[in-house]
Amino acid sequence: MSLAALIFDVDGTLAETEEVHRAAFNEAFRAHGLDWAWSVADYRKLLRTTGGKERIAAFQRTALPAAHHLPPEEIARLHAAKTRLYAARVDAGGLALRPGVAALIAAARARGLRLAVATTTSRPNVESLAAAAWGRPADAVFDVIAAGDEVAAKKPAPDIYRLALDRLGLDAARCLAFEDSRNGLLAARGAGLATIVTPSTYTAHESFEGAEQVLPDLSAFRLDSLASSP
Ligand code: XBP
Ligand code: MG
Repeated sequence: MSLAALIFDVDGTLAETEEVHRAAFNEAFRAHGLDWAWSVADYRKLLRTTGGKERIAAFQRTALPAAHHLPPEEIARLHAAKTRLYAARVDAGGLALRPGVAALIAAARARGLRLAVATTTSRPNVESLAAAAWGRPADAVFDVIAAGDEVAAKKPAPDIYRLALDRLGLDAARCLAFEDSRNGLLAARGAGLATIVTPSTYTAHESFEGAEQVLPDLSAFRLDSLASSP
């Protein structure tokens, strides 16, 4: 069966976003009068929980006495502030695409492949990155975007990839996923997708068993390397 679409994760795959996320979380905590500060080592552990609101809730459960826990509506407000602070950092030039990403997306377009996003990150973060990297709205770069709270169960659950496939109207066998993390690989594989992994700074230590290929970055990826390429 011939390849019809590429489906991309965002955080860690299109760009090394996580240090910008971490800075935005810490800035939001300060702005809300919270004395929380996530170090790189803290964040590496916290990234096991995908999704910013879910990550804050996991942090509370593991690091704070119950009396100091924020209720879900406060977490949502805090996270909305974090999303605005993340956008400000990206707008100010805080991010670039990883090597090979722009060229692969252009090459896929030239071949008539469709392009999709399947991400845990909130939709506004996809827009910020698309504006910074391509100077265009995300839906001018990608045909389908499945993001954030559009599914109840975030990665490693396969739901966000199933949603992207559903919107593409394609079987998993005709698509290829691109991921940087074990949680993302599990999600893509759970939806039946062959997956190329380019580990990122925060995921380099993880196991990528089950990946089709593991590459340092996408400049090393060739669409022709796939048996099923068009
Ligand atoms: C990325 C994430 C996201 C970002 C923050 O996982 O877990 O939560 O860290 O985004 P993946 P939000 O790359 O596997 O999709 O704060 O908008 O949730
Ligand atoms: Mg990722």
